[in-house]
Amino acid sequence: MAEARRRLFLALWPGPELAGRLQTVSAEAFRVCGGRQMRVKTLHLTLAFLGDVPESRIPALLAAMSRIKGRPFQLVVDTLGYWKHNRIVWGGCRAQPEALDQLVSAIRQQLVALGLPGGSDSFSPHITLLCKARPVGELPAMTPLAWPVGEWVLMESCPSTAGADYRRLAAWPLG
Ligand code: 2AM
Repeated sequence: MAEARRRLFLALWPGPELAGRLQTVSAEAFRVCGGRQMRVKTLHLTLAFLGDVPESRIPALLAAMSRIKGRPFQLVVDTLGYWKHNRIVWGGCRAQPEALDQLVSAIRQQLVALGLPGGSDSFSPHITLLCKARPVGELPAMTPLAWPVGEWVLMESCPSTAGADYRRLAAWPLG
């Protein structure tokens, strides 16, 4: 029998207060872009998408991730964007902290060393707010939102009637 696989990704997950503010921004963007708003509890910033990983590889993945020593940093979510190719509206940061780049490089090096996918994709940090969007005007300006980042997480994406539910499998502190 084929080994069970789990659909995994590594991410930064906002706390409930920030997620609520992002949802307000998402509602404002929805007025201009339509589409479908991501549910508040699913808002996140993906660091690396691993796809379907055999269960037997998960202990090695956890061990490798726990060896990474990242530094805490602050993101400022201050801009909205639209990607035509996948029709998503996202929140992003004009300034990308060096500590974020270092964390992502360290994660990717480990993924490559483990022979897992996700180590060589390009990294465009963004928080997907709307999908299936089609802007009919300028995206609204947004009030900058500060996001002090103190941990990163391993998440499992589980298919559901709402699209996908996300389950937190592990978290690692920064600093
Ligand atoms: P995004 O929506 O922020 O772009 C879990 O599926 C997350 O992994 C998605 O929310 C998506 O983040 C990201 N992801 C990156 N590449 C993906 C892919 N090929 N298939 C599905 N999700 C992907």
